[in-house]
Amino acid sequence: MARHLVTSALPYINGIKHLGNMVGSMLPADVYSRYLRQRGHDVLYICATDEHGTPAELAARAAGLPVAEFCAQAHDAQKAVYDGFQLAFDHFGRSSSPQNTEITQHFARRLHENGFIEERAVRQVYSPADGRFLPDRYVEGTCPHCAYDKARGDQCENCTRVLDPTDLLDPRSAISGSTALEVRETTHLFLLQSRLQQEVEAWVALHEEQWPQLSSSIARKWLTEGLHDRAITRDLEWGVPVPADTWPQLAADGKVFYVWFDAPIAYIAATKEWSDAAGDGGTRDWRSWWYEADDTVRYTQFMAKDNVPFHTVMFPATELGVREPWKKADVVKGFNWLTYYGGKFSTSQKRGVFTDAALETLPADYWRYFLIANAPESDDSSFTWEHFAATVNKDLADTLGNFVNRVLSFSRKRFGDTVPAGNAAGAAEARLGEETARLLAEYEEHMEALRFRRAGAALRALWSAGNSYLEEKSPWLEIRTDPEGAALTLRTAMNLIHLYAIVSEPFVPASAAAMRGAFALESDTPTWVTPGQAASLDAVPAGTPFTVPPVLFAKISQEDLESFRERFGGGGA
Ligand code: B3M
Ligand code: ZN
Repeated sequence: MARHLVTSALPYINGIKHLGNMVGSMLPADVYSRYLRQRGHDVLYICATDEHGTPAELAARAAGLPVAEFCAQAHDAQKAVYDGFQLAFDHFGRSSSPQNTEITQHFARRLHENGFIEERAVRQVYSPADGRFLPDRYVEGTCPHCAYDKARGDQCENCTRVLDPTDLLDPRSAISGSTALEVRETTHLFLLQSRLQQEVEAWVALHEEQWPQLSSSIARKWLTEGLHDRAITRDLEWGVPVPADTWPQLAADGKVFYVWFDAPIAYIAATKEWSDAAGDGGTRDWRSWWYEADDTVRYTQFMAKDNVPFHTVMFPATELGVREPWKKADVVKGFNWLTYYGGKFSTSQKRGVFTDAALETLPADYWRYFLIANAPESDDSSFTWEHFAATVNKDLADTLGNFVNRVLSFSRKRFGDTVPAGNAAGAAEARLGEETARLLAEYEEHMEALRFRRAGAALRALWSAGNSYLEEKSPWLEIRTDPEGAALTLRTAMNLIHLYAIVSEPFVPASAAAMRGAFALESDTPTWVTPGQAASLDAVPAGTPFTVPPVLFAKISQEDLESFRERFGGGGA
């Protein structure tokens, strides 16, 4: 048994996330955590909302709410959606927690003591009309590279180039629209990442072998370009304040840390929230996961590719510069993009399928399965309603759901409401057992290696093996001439259902629970089965009472498909 720390990139607070966000961070982290828990490991899956920064302030302003209130509501709204997706976090915290203030300030003090933070005077956009400096997205204007006229101060959404507010042509305040802007000098804290370049390089070299190619190539690209010193404070009201004991003047000026400085630290802080929530001062030891954690803790991070540089280079630089034994990632699992009909999902343009709307449309298991089985791992992958409907109908409704229902209903009709005994297992069952063991081993191998698409393919193959066996034996014909043979077939198939319930749980937890609940086993404790155990297909003995669950997956009809396309604007983009 090992201890597994799992985190997924912290969803930003400014709105409900789309399916692309879900598939590249929280969902695979949940699938992996569930799998590890089933295998008997000690797992801690931590996530939180990322709440600081200009987008939060601007979203609160648009909603007409004080930013703290906006974030509290938005946190609860996101949490409700994740509950709906059955994301089994151990804790879903908030980067605006007091715990994060405490640990972020501690990190900053230590970095300062170690000579990695320096005050520098910078020239920044100031708006007399607004009476404040305008960081990042508070300035809008024309992109100097592509002439897009709604470029934001931090980035041009049109050409994706990273910008500084002073780069913009014809700048205006995003708050008041004022164009009477000035450039004034002010002081900010800079993290001297350039001094940590070699250490980060050595750390990456030591770990990248365990990472997918996507993560290591991004890390290498950033390291080749060289680590630059970076401003880690901002002139905002909402954020972790610069500690007054160390920087009295900056604290008096109301400076707060930049959102990307405190957000990764919130992984640690949310773990402390988890500890503190126990309220008993000891049963949950957050430090044992993060501070001087021993070799038994394995830390896996999940995120989309745009977040990979922060996790493979910048946050490690921070952690290294602190010169304290904080746990660093062992594996950084990065994902490519999920596209919507080949184009971008876009929060700002409301293009694509958002997670709340997805749940209003169909149960979580449908989404979980489709998304993970088509996870954008080696390349981007595309969501289309046609592909989604075809996958649900074929894999979930026809292959898994139909098998479960057909076997249980038929057995009940012919043999009553307990598992029939029938003949002893023969050659067909031995072949099926071998095939099942082989596929289960394959499934485990891909899960351990975080290859979700291939794990999905192995799971699907396991379901198909049951269908092939059933076709081969055809108990509905067999029963006419050989009832004992038909009983054996059904008992074997019911054992497959029980196995499917266990191994499908990470992908489709609700359906797995329904499958498992069909059997009234005297003791049904095993959370996992080894390929060897699976081969014997005898966990559910003859005589076990069972019920027939309601249809597990409803097919998506042509009419449904058209209404989804209409409602969500598929295809014609
Ligand atoms: N909040 C994800 C994003 O909004 C970002 C992740 C933070 S992880 C520490 O792109
Ligand atoms: Zn541009």
